Amino acid sequence: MSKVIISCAVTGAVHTPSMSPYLPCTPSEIAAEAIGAAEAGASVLHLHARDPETGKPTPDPKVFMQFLPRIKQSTDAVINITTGGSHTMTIEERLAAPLRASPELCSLNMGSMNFGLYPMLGKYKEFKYDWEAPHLEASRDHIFRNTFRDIENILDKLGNGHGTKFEFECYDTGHLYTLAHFLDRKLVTPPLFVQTIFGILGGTGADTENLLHLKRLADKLFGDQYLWSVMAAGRHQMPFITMGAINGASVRVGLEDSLFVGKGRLAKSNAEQVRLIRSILEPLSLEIATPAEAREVLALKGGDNVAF
Ligand code: KMH
Ligand code: ZN
Repeated sequence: MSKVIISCAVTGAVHTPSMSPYLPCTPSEIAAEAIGAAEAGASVLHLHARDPETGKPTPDPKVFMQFLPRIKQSTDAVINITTGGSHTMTIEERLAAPLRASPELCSLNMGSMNFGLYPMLGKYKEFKYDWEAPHLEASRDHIFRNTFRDIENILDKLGNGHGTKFEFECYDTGHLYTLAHFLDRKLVTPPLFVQTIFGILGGTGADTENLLHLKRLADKLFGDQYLWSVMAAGRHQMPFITMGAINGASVRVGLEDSLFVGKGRLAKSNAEQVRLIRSILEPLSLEIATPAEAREVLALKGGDNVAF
């Protein structure tokens, strides 16, 4: 079995600052958390930015540029910038930072969908910032837009224009078929890094049957032309990615996907989640990939040509 690539999604746009004091929000917090995760064994760092004053997700390339160079100088990990951004951003805003930074890897979401964050409103009594509750509420009526043309544009601008490869975010079976469609059209190049995502309200649920079904389907559609990774939201994170790894997957952890390391126990850092998954996988004789090994398996060029 090949080595497990640990991706760490450091902050994201799903959670809000009132949910955890450990959610990194400022550029220095994001940099420190990313570096800590890499030192703990993450070889891919999936990154969003937040407004340094309020912690609200921001697409501003200037904010990204306050932490990207620091991370690059301090780690050899693959830097993966979101193109999904947040549900309040336009596609143009979502692409601004990746186009400026020209990274090795970017996320690419494989379909338009509902993306419900509003159930979290019921779990928190008070919010520190004015934007938090409306942000969660807005997800009730929002479509996370990723049309075929949007995907074509991202593949063209970042893939052809910058040589960027992609973490293909697939939340359901249809997204795998969409990726296969782009493979047929030769608009994407193997090896495909397929991130199967479970437990987002609007995508497929975190049920074992779904994990195995998506794996079987990806095997059928992509054969040996893909590298499978698993992420699961909230309380499903650790059990589900463990099941994935036992079945041959790489894994994604991070405070973007879950704020916890156990029932009622907030993760004090992203590194804590990286260490936890290592402590589960290594006794099972699953080896963890280094950044160099991740680059080799994903056919990445190395970080020398990035614009930061
Ligand atoms: N928050 C994840 C469920 C992206 O950044 O492109 C999805 C995500 C999207 O990571
Ligand atoms: Zn993300």
